[in-house]
Amino acid sequence: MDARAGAASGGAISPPAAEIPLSADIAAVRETAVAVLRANDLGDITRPSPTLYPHQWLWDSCFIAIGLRHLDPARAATELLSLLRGQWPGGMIPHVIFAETTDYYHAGPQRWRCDRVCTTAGGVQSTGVTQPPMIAEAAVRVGQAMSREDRADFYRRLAPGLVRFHEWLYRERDPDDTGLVTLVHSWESGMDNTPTWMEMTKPVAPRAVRALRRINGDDALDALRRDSKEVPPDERLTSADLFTLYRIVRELRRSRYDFRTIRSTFVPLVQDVAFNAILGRANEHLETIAAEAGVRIPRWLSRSMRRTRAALNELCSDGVYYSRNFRTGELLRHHTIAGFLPLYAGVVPESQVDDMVDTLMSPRYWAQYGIASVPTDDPAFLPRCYWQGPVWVNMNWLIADGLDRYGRTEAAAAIRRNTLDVIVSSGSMYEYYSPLDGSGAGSNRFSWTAALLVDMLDNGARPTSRAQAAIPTTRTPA
Ligand code: 2M8
Repeated sequence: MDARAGAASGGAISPPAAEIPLSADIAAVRETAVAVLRANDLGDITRPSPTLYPHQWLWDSCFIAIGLRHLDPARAATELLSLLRGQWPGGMIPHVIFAETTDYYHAGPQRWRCDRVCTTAGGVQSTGVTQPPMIAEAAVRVGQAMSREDRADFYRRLAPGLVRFHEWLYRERDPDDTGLVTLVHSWESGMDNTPTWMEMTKPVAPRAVRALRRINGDDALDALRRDSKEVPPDERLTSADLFTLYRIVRELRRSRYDFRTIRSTFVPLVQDVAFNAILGRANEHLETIAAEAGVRIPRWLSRSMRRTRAALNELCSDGVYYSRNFRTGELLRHHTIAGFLPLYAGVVPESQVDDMVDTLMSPRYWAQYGIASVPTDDPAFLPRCYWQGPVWVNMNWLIADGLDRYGRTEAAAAIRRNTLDVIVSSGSMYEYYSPLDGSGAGSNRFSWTAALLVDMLDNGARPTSRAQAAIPTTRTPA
């Protein structure tokens, strides 16, 4: 199904490119992506990967829907509407909605025990924190692929819950009216172990972890963890960091996930730049969706939404955007991929855009393959370790979208071409890729990589012929 069926809504999204036929090889890679999406399809939801992530994740489902709209817009809409099953009475949409499966996940329902705090709209189990609010963006993209009537129906079903979610974000997480929402766990950022989040997390390690580390007991810690059985541990968070994240969950649980209570605990609180940039853009889309669905946005919410755009620029110092420590008001001065998302929000002053593009395209972020999640010359940089260096397809997609809106279409096209090159030459839908040699890591059947590959191809982007020549002959996912 073509994304051009139905009138476009949501204004500023770049129009799909003219139809460019796919070569047989590229068509086969697209088929691999479609097969991954089908295999991860659990009916109304899609899991991020078959083994590592067997439930529904908030922002994963949004990226997945953006790809699914090309295959089946109704199914893409269901992916987003199913997120509302997990909505909390106060409006939060949780970061994970647990599927009915016995498959192991290291931070499953027993770690959160949210059913003791509230009942979700659909009576499903969930975590007690949220994730980047990509729903409005995904909904507008899906809406573009629908007939006017289908879109109106979809928006009518989605809009009330979506407005309540944005209300919750501001009411609960920005009680001081700063315009920026505050995150209470690195899992809310989606970028679990960037140096920014690790700076905030490490000081609150459990006492036992600190003691073991003092006697070089890292092996003992490694033996206790269960999430790294399928992927090499050095490609994930360290065990010490993971146990610290579990400790924070425990404290959130004790605080009944209530921000006013959490504030008075040791839990690190961060005004995350990427999350707030995504929120800034989502707010614009929310206005479109609500208007079309005839749902009113309360005046106080409109005011808060406007404030976010201005507040994002408080996070900029010498042309670089950072997250901010909510408790101290200090900028967390780490250079990471998160700092480029203000481009996606469209809040970067025109005079700064070219410098940001130059930085993105420099060897620091674009050694061989871009864009590295942490600069390659940063002491924390590890090319295959999760959010500490690897290239992530969703980040490239967001930044390319922002650059298009600034009219930097060549840079945007280069990012998409390079992203397709990396995926296509690996032959599999990896979770993330090394910026140094393009090798894939994490899951090799990762849904958002597959979905965004379909989206980029179907919108006319193409890999270079060099990458096409490198397509491996066997493409069966391991
Ligand atoms: C990763 O995060 C989860 C926790 O939410 C984990 O490490 O277990 C992150 O990459 C996150 O951005 C992503 O949404 C999730 C599922 O793909 O995995």
